[in-house]
Amino acid sequence: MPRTLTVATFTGFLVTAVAVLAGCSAQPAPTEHVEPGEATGAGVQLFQLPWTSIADECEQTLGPAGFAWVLTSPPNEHIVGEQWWTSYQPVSHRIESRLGTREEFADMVARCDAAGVEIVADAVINHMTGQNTAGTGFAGTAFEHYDYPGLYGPGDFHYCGLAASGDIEDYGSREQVQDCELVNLADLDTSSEAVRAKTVGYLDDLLSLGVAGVRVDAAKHMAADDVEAIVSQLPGGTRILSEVIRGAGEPVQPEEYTGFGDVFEFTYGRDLAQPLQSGVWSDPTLRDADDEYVRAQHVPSDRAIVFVDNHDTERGEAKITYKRGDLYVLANVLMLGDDYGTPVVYSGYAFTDRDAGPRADEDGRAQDASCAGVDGPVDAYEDGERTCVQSWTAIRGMLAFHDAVGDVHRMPGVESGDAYGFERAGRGVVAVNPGEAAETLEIPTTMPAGDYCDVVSGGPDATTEDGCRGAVFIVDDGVATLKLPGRTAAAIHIDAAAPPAS
Ligand code: ARE
Ligand code: CA
Repeated sequence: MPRTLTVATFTGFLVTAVAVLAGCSAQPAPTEHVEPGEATGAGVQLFQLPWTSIADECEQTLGPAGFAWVLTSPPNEHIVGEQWWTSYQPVSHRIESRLGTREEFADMVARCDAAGVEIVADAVINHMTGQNTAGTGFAGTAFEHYDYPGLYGPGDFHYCGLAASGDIEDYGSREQVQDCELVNLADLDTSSEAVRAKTVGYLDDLLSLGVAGVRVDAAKHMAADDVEAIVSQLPGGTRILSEVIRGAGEPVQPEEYTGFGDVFEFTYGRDLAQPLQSGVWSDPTLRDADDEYVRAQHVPSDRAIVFVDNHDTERGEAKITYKRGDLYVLANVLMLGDDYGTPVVYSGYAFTDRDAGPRADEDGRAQDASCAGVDGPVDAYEDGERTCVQSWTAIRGMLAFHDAVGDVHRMPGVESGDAYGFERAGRGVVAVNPGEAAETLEIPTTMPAGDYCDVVSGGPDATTEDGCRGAVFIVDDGVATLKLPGRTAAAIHIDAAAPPAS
């Protein structure tokens, strides 16, 4: 059914647009029945990692480091195949996949919860499979392209009739984007009460197992009204993270999805990569505290989920991924040092073939993987080797920084050569040097004078009784002096002063 912009949505969009242009942080009024989840700390996306391994990670690394949440890959039954993306072709709502059983999923949620880490599950609710021939899913459920016995039948799909292929051919058409098929994936009629009820049943089931919320996969491909009609039936406080890739000139924009939850702000990672590659920090796409210019391209900070890369962009548009080693660390340091949005660190596995799935057993189950002993990027990865970004000393150190500075503002930046740094008002200072040559930055700060331990080189426990584990930097007379060798970063914060000299 073709859809037009409703008055309510359009008014919400205008309010947002005006607020953004005026540079104030006003937001579209939340709808009556949905309370967006509480703002949380930094998260980590553990791409295609089995539930048993995620539970171990929560206890060994994520809880202690202060990660607040994990984004998992989709837990639903999916088509059979070696490619990672089989996860995104649901066959049923059974929680039984190559990543683990329902019992393992529930156990993971409980163990992570006990470690202080929430689980956000990836929910694929826009479509079912893209298979033109009948098949059997990972958990044994028989299906056809438009028939999923006991769940959805031929009457539950859109069949847009707008393009010969039935696929989305023109992202400039709202109707095509939302009612046609994304790469041949059978498009659910999310305007139907029957479909909505089944979807709510699935999400309620995940919530009954203790998840804190869901990533709404392909949210752009469902009318915001449809997504809202579904999530408004979930308990208040459920975290909703909509995936709406910002595309220039496209009719469907992320702002439409901020009234009932957060959205992934794809512009942020794009902005971050530019100056790290060029060393040109005056580029207006990276904003300073008093530079409102780029906010016209970003959703309000408390609705934004930001990331350096994710499982799609590391295989696509992202210029800085694990393949760039030190530069990837710098990008993550900048993101975790920034004051905009809720950051999510990405952790996957090395690949040369974009389709290659995680290392798996003969029965197709993803193998458990441990990150024990990994403290930074390695020079040459083997295909399938996990990157373990959550374990890197610099990342864990920046998690501590993120917690220590809280929500204080980021102050205008300072440049020297290719290097750039800024203060988080009175609580911390962070700097990166993507160039080859060493640089010294003198960054104004209201932090108390003294010696501080660098958490990028020293990690979260940079301060010891005897001194600093990593570099030491001095704050004196309202200035932090940070000497940075090429391709390094540094960060000091108020809770990591160097011990007094004995
Ligand atoms: C696979 C095969 C296809 C085949 C299909 C059906 O690759 O050739 O036709 O199966 O058999 C993932 C993979 C796909 C995979 C799919 C299903 O990436 O390759 O297809 O799973 O198994 C758009 C969407 C956005 C989406 C990206 C990938 O807007 O929502 O495309 N991202 C999510 C997930 C993906 C996942 C899906 C959705 C599907 O994160 O991992 O796909 O569940 C511009 C636009 C964007 C657009 C982008 C790419 O930037 O602005 O909106 O993103 O182009 O087209
Ligand atoms: Ca759709």
